[in-house]
Amino acid sequence: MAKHSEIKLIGTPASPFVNRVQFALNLKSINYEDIEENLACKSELLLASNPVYKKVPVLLHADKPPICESQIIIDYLDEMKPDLYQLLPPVSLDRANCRFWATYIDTKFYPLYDELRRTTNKAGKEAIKEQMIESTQLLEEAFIKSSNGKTYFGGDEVRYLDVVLGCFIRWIKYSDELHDFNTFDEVRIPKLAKWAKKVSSHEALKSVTPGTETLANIFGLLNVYRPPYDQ
Ligand SMILES: N[C@@H](CCC(=O)N[C@@H](CS)C(=O)NCC(=O)O)C(=O)O
Repeated sequence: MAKHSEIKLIGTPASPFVNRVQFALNLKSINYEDIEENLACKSELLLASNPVYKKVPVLLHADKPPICESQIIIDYLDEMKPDLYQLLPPVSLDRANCRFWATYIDTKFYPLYDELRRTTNKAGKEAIKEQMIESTQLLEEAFIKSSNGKTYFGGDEVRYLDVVLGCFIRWIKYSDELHDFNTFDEVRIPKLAKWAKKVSSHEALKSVTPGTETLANIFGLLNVYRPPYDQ
């Protein structure tokens, strides 16, 4: 990415939340500089920029105060550059709906994958998979309403919810392989399954999605803290 840009992104390629912001920046064709963070030994810059959560991503825009939290960063970019590929819809009610589902995705849906990884017994894992099935059915219904028969949540083009959920697809598929599960099952949730295929091949996301090796390293590190399976 461009050097000496007025926009800098503190992050790591191995974070879906960072990938989310990169996806949005790419869609908007905004030049930015990646500042790679080592989460195992956090930099002074990160600690000073995000003293509350101490997490990536953090967006630095020229000499303005840092902006933290991926959804907030995307909202900021959309307000700052509305003429460059608008992500949120123009109608307030539609915007409210996007934010509702974005919050659901981050607070209810995606955390199930962390829970699945952390849960050590087979029955517990099966119970979480059931919750995943229910959750994706809700997302399928949300997709049907939001897409209006078109390709993306945003209709003909990738928009806000496509970015918010799309950044997780690669991670979800990797988790599915490890846990013998198929989140985007074509029979159970045909529309969302088709959507996932389409978004994953979008150039703005493909170019920031981590490869299998990076994912394997991250999952390996996370699993260091996981007790052995209790089958
Ligand atoms: N809600 C945050 C989540 C960000 C997040 O969880 N970042 C992780 C990397 S994927 C992180 O920085 N973890 C470091 C830590 O927890 O200490 C967002 O949307 O930006």
